Amino acid sequence: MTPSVSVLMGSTSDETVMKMAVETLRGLAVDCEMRVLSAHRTPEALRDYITEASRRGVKVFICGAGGAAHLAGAVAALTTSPVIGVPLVAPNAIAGGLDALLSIVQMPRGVPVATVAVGEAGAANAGILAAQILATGDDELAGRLRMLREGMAAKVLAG
Ligand code: RP5
Repeated sequence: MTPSVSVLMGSTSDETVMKMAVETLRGLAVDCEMRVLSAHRTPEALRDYITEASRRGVKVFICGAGGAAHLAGAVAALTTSPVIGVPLVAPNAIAGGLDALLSIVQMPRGVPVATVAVGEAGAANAGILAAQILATGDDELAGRLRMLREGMAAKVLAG
């Protein structure tokens, strides 16, 4: 069966953080696939993959990248499916990932990327947001998301 979500990243060096998105999706029983593809280093392979994944029925793309982080924007240019961008802290990052954040969030009008926080929290939230998008047409998934929220609230209240 085709996974509903594709988790992409610009480099293998992004994998540790982006696994948070994969683990979050798995925790919500959402199927996903993970690929390393770069807007700058493998533009043709990226285009081929997005075309093929869209044809297979992938519904949401999560894209993590650091530095001049153009992966999410490049993917958004190639599909009308929702794209979630995760800014990462590259080895040469400026201001703790502010470079990647601005690269991802400042999309031109008409080609949106839903941008989440920098790093691990952003990767986890990207997984939750992708699940929330899918849950608009899936009551069981919506129920699992409610349980996740209730679990978080119970933890806070337990002190
Ligand atoms: C970006 O450049 C990647 O997403 C990564 O965050 C950053 C550094 O990549 P490597 O030089 O570690 O491969 O494209």
